[in-house]
Amino acid sequence: MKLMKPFGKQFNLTTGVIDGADNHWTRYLKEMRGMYQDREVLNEIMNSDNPLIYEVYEVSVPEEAGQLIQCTSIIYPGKIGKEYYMTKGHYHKKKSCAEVYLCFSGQGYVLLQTEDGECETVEMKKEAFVYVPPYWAHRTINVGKEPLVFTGVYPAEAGHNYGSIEKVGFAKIIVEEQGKPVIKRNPNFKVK
Ligand code: S6P
Ligand code: ZN
Repeated sequence: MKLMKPFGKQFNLTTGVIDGADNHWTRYLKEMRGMYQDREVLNEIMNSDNPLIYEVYEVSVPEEAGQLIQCTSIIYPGKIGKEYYMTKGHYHKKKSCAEVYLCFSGQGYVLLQTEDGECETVEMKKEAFVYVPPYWAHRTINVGKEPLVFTGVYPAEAGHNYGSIEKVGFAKIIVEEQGKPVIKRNPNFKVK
């Protein structure tokens, strides 16, 4: 059997950039416009701008059982109306795959949801370690004034399923009220 060679990478704890990352992708508002609640503000912003919401750097390894993918995510500070910038959110295609996040800087939450609509939030801040158990969809939200930077490690065979959670949406949203993040019921959540 031909074994893979060990390797190391450098990454920047403040910017989240991984030197020599194999994959890098960016997510602009246009690609997730259906996910924010305030349609009026959204359309207003989209008329003149298409802001960068977040980006991801990833070290790729063969997508097979036993391998682990490491990546960093950088969510920029900002809001669409009262709702903070966030990731699209996904289940792992292979739902039994868990994931761990370690936060380097910024302030935020991971919003997690099961297929039964059970919804949980876990705080993200410098040095927070968050466990995303198997079968939970997960979205990360930046509620601070600085970029929210974290690394994630997950099984390379996990894959991403964006469609299922996009169809029903998350049961909770995080909005700014009187200068503070508040976790609220999503008025557009479609209960099964
Ligand atoms: C991958 C992991 C993260 C997200 C990233 C962007 O399993 O959970 O790297 O991919 O935070 O979020 P999303 O929902 O657009 O993939
Ligand atoms: Zn994930």
